Amino acid sequence: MAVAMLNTLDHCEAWAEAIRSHAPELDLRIWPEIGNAEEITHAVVCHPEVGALKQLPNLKAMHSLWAGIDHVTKDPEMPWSVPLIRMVDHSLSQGMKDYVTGHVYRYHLMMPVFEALQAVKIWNQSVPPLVEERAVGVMGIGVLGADIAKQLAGLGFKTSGWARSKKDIPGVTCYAGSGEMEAFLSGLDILVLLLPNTPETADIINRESLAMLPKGAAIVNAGRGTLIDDDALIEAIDSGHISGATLDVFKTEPLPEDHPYWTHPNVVITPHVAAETRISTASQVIVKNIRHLDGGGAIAGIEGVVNADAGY
Ligand code: NDP
Ligand code: OXD
Repeated sequence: MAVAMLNTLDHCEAWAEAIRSHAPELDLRIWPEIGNAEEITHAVVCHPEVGALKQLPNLKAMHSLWAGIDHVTKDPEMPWSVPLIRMVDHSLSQGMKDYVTGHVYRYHLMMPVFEALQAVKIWNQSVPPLVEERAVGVMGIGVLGADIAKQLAGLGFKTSGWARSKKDIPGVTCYAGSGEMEAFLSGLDILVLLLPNTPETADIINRESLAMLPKGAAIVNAGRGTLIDDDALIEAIDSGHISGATLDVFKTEPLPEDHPYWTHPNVVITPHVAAETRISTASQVIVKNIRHLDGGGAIAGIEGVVNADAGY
């Protein structure tokens, strides 16, 4: 029994060192030096080489270093019959809460308005509303989104959330499915996107859904770039229907130099840093999950097992 690291992107040596430090008993091998592929029972994955996973015939599980799994599922030969576990980790959740809360407050406190006024030296005492008068909606209320919705509700915002299935989150008005999308969007001042990249969520923010938002609404996208029809968003901002957007994720990353987002005055760009998987804590999650499975524990006892039918 051995564990293979198939990590072409993310500080592979540092991850291996951290995993070894928490679990010296593991026979950890780094792709492509994995020896006999039949001995590999766990794959720790971050942007694995296309076609690599299917060469491991005895996998019990694939452990993603990221919460999103599109960096694994983009491999058309990825073995869907093997459980794929996405990263669920306190540090990831805390980082995302910090990011989203900060950027929601920026819009709530009307900072883009005051920054524009400062640029032309205008003293205009427009007063922001109180939090209880500000409606914030989180699209995607899974592990990260639900945590954020709870935090925003705790801070006093009028908070709502939208998912595939109906949720019951104290203090949060929950909507579900395409039938309730308009009811959800039509009441918002600030929309936070935390959906995964799936065929169903592709360009979910498009001309039609943007039109459902009230005039002046702002958008914070920390989910995936695939969620937004970029032309439609730029059009909506230019027309004044959407007041601004904070974007952490993009269809192409790094964002190409000639992309209009870079220079748009009402767009704030962060380079996919909303929530980083921290090696110190996430390596312990991986070790815990491997030990659970190797000790005979059921896959159902692990948080973050991907639903292969839903694709996230
Ligand atoms: P989860 O799988 O826990 O949550 C996903 C949520 O999206 C669920 O509420 C799910 O609904 C909902 N959803 C999925 N498909 C649809 C659909 N078609 N219609 C409506 N709702 C849908 O994921 P996490 O919360 O852990 O992570 C969310 C995403 O955040 C990741 O997939 C990743 O893309 C992104 N991310 C970005 C980071 C960054 O640094 N920018 C860092 C980490 C993650 P239901 O609850 O009903 O299943
Ligand atoms: C993730 C990410 O999915 O960092 O974890 O985007």
